[in-house]
Amino acid sequence: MGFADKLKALFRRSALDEEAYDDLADLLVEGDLGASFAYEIVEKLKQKCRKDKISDMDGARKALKELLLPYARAKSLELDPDRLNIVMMLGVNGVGKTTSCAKLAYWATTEKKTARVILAAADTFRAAAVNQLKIHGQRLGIRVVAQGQGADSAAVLWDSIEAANAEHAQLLIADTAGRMHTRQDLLKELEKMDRIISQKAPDARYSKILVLDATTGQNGMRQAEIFNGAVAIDGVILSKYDSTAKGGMILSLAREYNLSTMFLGTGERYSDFEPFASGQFLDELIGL
Ligand SMILES: Nc1nc2c(ncn2[C@@H]2O[C@H](COP(=O)(O)OP(=O)(O)OP(=O)(O)O)[C@@H](O)[C@H]2O)c(=O)[nH]1
Ligand SMILES: [Mg+2]
Repeated sequence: MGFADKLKALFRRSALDEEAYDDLADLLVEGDLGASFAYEIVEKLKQKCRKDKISDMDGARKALKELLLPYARAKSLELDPDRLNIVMMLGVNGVGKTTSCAKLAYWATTEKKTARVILAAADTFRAAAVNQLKIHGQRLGIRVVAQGQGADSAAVLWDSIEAANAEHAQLLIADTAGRMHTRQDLLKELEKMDRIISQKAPDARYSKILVLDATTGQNGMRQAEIFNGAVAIDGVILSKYDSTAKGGMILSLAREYNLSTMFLGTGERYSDFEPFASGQFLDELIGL
């Protein structure tokens, strides 16, 4: 039984007694809320049920949703149609950066009617990375700016901004390499990228998006700590949400690092990509 089903089953019990509260805390830990957060929420729920004289399970579930709502923080990616928007896709190895670049490009062209999108293959670390992005570009009919493997990623970014300026592009999405960075490495690399953007596209609207894999739990939290400590992250994409019913990481990210979620990746197709909606997310999480 998955996390959401277990939670639903718990709320089908006859009453929220001490045992049920304990089980709820265990379940929230399992759902990637992290132990201290889980116990804090359960304690608050106990108090709230006592104070508001809530004794039925439906009432308790609604109270739980109310307590979690401030942590289900959503942020939309605003695209200004009248200037260049630049998105830097960040994250460690294999989390879904390249796939998310392609999905974001698809979303922007289909949902946001962003006519001119460019993809930048700034992951020059792996040979296959450039090809992977080029294939997405071909399928989507979107231009990919690339150089060969081993090229300087900053040079690729430079080229891609030049192309974006020449074509009056509305959106430039840069794929980056997924090495596990130390804070120093990351800072240096991103400072270089920032410098190029402020030189070549000073009027652009620039966002840094961190991709986290929903299946990695506490590892994802650690990645968020490193990236968010190094640069100001504008928002998160939680990928592979289809592979796990546990979305608790989103709540922990808000609580620990004040991060908001922009999109959920929900599968392998381009259309498996949704702007994050707090209410719906919580309803699914706790089975309302
Ligand atoms: N089920 C599912 N799979 C996904 C999702 N997003 C990405 N993937 C898969 O995860 C794997 C890694 O995705 P990539 O986009 O290559 O990840 P990356 O971060 O670019 O990886 P590196 O470039 O190696 O650092 C691929 O097999 C993707 O198809 C998702 O939302 N759901
Ligand atoms: Mg990649």
